[in-house]
Amino acid sequence: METSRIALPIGTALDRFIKNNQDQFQYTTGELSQLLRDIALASKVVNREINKAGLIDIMGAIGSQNSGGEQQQKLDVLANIRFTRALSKGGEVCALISEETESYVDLNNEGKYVIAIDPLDGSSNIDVNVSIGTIFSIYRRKSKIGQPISEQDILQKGEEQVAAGYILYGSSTMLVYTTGHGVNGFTHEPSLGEYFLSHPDMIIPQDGKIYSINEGLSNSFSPGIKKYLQYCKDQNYTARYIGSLIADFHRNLLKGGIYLYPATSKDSNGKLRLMYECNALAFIVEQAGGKGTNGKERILAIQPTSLHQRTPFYVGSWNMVDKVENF
Ligand code: AHM
Ligand code: MG
Repeated sequence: METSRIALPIGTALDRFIKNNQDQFQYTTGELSQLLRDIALASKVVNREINKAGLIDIMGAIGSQNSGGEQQQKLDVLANIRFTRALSKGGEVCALISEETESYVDLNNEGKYVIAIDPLDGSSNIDVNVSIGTIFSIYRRKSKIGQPISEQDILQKGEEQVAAGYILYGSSTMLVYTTGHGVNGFTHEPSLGEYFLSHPDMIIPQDGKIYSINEGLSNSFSPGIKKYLQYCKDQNYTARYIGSLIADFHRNLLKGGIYLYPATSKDSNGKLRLMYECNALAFIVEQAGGKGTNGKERILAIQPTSLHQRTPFYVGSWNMVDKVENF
């Protein structure tokens, strides 16, 4: 059942926003709404841990115990624990795919949704106080409730996502998500501990002047990509690369730009993972009017064959991604 979008003002609390837009979901029963709330809550816990990251060495190094007797964890492991806990307790998710675990987790419940998540992406940036992110994709379960989870539940194409989003732990913490009805961004207000709508109906500029790529690898790029990089320089584009996918993606979403992680001579599929890194961003960018491709095909149309499969990734402003495909 499609209904027209309800416009809510900047400053609307996330909870209210989710509730007001619940009718947009085709199978609305409130479970997807609850799932989004669970993710938001877990992200607040992770955000709190990230903000203390610099104190870890003072409060006890990895491998030691904290005052509560819990083992201190690396933040990416900790984020995985926090999100897994929130998602499994909620009961809306029946299976979980995570960058942190080799195979998927069957939660053995009646949940209607499958989630793929990178709990903390760009974690090599934690130690140097640079922005990092969480990325998630949500799908409908395909098997009947009561039946065991099967491959058709897990290996779904990106175009079957019902919702996707990311959390950017940056100079402020933001949650950006789509349920296929545009993209909205929420900023976390720390003193209230709540997300508020700050970026309604996000649209990526059709064109941009920023290109984001690890150019240190350029000797191992294909001739086409090398030519495209030369083209960027000839156009006097600006190079911006943090090495933290969400931070690079978010900047380009707001300002117009392209993020590239091509195949290299070492990795013919590049570095990034289709199921919990690229699909979510491709869905968001399309909803914002941009484009996400592997150079040959729309990211969302790729049939995954394994959980952790990699893909070359070009994502951002429509005209820029179009251009790189021509190269
Ligand atoms: P991770 O999942 O191990 O954190 O790696 C993903 C990260 C992305 O955030 C980032 O865009 C990319 O790897 C950077 O890779 P590189 O260091 O090769 O430029
Ligand atoms: Mg990652």
